[in-house]
Amino acid sequence: MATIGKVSPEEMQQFYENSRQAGLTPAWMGRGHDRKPSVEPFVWRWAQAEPLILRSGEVVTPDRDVERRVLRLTNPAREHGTTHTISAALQLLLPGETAPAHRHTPTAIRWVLHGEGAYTTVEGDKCYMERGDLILTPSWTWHDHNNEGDGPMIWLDGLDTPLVHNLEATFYEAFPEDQQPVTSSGQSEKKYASGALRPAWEDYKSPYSPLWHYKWERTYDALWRLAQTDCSPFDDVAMEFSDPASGGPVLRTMSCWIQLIRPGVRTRAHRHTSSAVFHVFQGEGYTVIDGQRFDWSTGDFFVVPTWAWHEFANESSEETILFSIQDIPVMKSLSLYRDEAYEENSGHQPITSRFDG
Ligand code: GTQ
Ligand code: FE2
Repeated sequence: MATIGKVSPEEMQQFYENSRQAGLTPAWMGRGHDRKPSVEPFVWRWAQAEPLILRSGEVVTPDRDVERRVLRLTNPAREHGTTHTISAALQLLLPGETAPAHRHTPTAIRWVLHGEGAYTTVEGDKCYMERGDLILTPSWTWHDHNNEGDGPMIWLDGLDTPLVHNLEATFYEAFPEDQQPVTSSGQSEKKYASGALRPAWEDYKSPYSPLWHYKWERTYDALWRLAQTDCSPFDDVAMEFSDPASGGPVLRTMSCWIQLIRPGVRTRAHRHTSSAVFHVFQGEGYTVIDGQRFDWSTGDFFVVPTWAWHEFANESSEETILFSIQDIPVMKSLSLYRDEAYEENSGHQPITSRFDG
């Protein structure tokens, strides 16, 4: 403070006023104020969400007005977004319904929670949804959802809309018909899901993964195999869904993970400059985030903010499986990714409070 005010208070005031009028802000003002966090850790309970998402089926139809029957997981610290980069939402599609075809620059992923007999068409390729499937609709790809089954279909949407909106790069286009023409069924899966083996004649160049349908059966198999041999001290048996063409994340802005927390495991805490939205696919446990314990069980969703210490625990005797959407690729591609291990107390935070939302 001693260096501020080399002139009289009146002259200082005059300087501030002149600066303000010129649209210039002295950078030494307004420092040291506590900034409100823009993302809070939080848990959304399936027991609360399920009746509401089912009820949404009785109150709206996904026509061209409504477009998508979606309930967003809005972070309590925000107006929009589950984190500052990711927006997660629950979507319901009833038998016989179509969520009309469109495309947009925000990228989306679908993580299938419940039901069968519905499909998403991505760029003409029909992808039938089953529980545990991951389906990608990368930036500017045509997509529509259709339910040919006889029960409700529920999935989790993950979009990079908060990021794309902030970059002012949101564009949207409706397809002239409700459904785009179907040109193949499961083609992306058949051609590219074999991982280490790929079509020999193709030189695949695209900003996103040529594989956009990851079937649960293959995912679980990979997880089970890794569990036989290795794990991460921070995330236990964690696998990133990868783009078979690049070996990197499935999308430029979002990475998807599937994670097994084995019975009895408590991971070590760490923090990093990426945020994540989790779905408890199976099992129960808790996450300690900045000293606060967040308990969760099958179907719940939770969020881990940027640079928050976090560790996972599964005290049950059953497998716990977590799916997550992370903004790691954004941070890494901008060289802003950093992480840090919690060194004290064998890597475990003292638990100082418990979330009871
Ligand atoms: O299913 O196409 O949750 O366009 C938000 C925007 C889902 C979708 C959302 C979308 C979609
Ligand atoms: Fe969409």
